Amino acid sequence: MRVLVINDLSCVGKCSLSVALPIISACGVTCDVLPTAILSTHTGGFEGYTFRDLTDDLPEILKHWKTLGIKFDFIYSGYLGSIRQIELVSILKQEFLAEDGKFIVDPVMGDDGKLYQGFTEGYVEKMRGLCKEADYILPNVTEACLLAEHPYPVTKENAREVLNKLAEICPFPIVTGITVENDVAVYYTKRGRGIFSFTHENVQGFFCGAGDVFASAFVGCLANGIHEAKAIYLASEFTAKTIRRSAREVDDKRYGLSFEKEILGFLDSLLFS
Ligand code: PXL
Repeated sequence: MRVLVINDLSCVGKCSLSVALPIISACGVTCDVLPTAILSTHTGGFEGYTFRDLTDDLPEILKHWKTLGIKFDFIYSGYLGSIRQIELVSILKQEFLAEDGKFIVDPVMGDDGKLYQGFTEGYVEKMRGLCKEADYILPNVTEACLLAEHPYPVTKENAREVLNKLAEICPFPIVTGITVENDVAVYYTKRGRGIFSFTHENVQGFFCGAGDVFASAFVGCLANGIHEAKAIYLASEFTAKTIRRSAREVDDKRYGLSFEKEILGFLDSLLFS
């Protein structure tokens, strides 16, 4: 089983590849990587970070992979550094996804109702196009509103409307981080046939990389043949546990989630569920 993760490498501040690699590998499957950019830290709350865009390297990497004849059972894309990278991911999916393979897009673009630094309206439009090619999309509330062209935020009351709009873009949207009273929920639908959710107690404070922990665990479950609804449940349980642990252990939330010590429990639930 081969999973390809397309994401940036933020050297400090656990997110993207530094989260996906350990979690997906721990699930017992090959995790190949395509780094989209190298940053000294992620962009969420750090000042003066470096950013090396790797767009120009990608065509050469793909050319080499073509000579190897490799195919991926899962392709999971996250933070893409430029509009050109979105186009390259689309080509990559067409050429390298195995016949029965699945394409998972985390449309990383923003949080808290705002686009991340460096992202534009044109980028949102292009990302909507990539989501149309995906089997699953995993937007947070901000990204769901941007994709569905719906006013921020997603709530318990309007979740059905937003999810149905998203289902017109991709058959299986999974929206994370919806605040429901004192809880936080993940809502999903398959082709708009019913709206389902899992809820956890909300922990104060925003952790960069929480979406990456969720998405990586979800992909790790799918790669183990776990049914999608169960995969969402296990990934949200795992993410909630890492958030609760981090609230106790991590002083500066920019440095990311303390997910490492929760991996064993997650694997236990994955293997013996
Ligand atoms: O986890 C989302 C993310 C990924 N990659 C980079 C980021 C962020 C969020 O800020 O800055 C570089």
